[in-house]
Amino acid sequence: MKIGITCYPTYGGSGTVATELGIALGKRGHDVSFIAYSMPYRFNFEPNVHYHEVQMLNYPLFEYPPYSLALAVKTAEIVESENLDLVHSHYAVPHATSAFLAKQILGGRKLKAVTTLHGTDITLVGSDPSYARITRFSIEQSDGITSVSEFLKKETRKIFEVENNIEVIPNFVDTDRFTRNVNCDDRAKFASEDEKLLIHISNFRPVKRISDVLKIFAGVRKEMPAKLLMVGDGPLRASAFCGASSLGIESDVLFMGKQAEIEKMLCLADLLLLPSQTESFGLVALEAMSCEIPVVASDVGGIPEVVRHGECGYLAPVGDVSKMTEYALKVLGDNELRKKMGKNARDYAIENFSMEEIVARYEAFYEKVLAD
Ligand code: GMT
Repeated sequence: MKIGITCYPTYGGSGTVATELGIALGKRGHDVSFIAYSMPYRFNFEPNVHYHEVQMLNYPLFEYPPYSLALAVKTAEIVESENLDLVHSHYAVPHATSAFLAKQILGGRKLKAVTTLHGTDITLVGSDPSYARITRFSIEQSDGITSVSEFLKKETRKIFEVENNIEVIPNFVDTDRFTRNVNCDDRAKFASEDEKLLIHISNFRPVKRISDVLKIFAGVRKEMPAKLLMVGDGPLRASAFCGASSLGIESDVLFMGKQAEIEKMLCLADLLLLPSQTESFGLVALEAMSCEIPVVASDVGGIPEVVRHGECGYLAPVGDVSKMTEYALKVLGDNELRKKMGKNARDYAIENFSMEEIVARYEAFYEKVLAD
């Protein structure tokens, strides 16, 4: 197949999934064209995978340059030049709308539009009154819709009342790359032998409840020697820095900024913290699980579909810092339990979210959409 993929190219789960999917499809012999405003951060060389940059004219009149329009034009152009069969939009806002516009521009040409719903495109951004009607319209106009969890499928039905079929195709992980392969020299750069190493990875937005991450770690730190790696960047990074100082844990919290190869950091850690307000899936939890890292997370959204409570880690209600601290101490204080949960987590990831199986499900979904 000849497939176009539009996504956010920056750090974030939807861009990660889109990029890994495109590269995997390329390896399976498909021609893949990424269309985005910059090169996706996990993009790497594959002979039949291409990247096309959306060019935008800026003009003093534009306080907000109309990216959706430039993306629609670029998509139409690439559909023609690469003879694409379908365009797969990751994150509905505004990619599904641009795909719809591209189809209109191309008139009678046969082109199928597939949209994958990732989370905040439904729960936070897409449902905001400023975008709700266009999001609903663009989802309805898609020839195929997938969502990354059962939770998100239900939310989409509830919020937008769309009648179209929504197929749940969960996110996936490359279990060969995300594997426990601890380099003791690297670990020693962050924590001494007697210290536990906790990790949090996110885009540092309010939905991630960064202050809960710090409070949980402060609770752990009271009971045992430990370090916390804070990986990623975003609007709350500066306040997280201050938060660590006011909790008196600043010397034990290491702010790492954005990291390209998070598997190398993940596999050094003993526990991942993900106390989010909501998560449609929680890709980073799956990546940690693949590296045999147990997870302490919020019992919310699609997280329970990924992290099995009591088997791969523990879940607690959103904001219940003391319960999450108790769970973190339980895992970190018992090496046997931590290792057992780590093994369960990897087994669960392999059984349910392996790259080969999920990419094959996308392929089958494309075939079905193209045949309709
Ligand atoms: O969290 C965000 O706002 C970013 C968004 C993204 O585009 O990366 O994350 C969403 O999509 C990921 C990939 O499918 C999911 O793993 C995240 O759970 C989801 N985030 C939320 O639902 C908050």
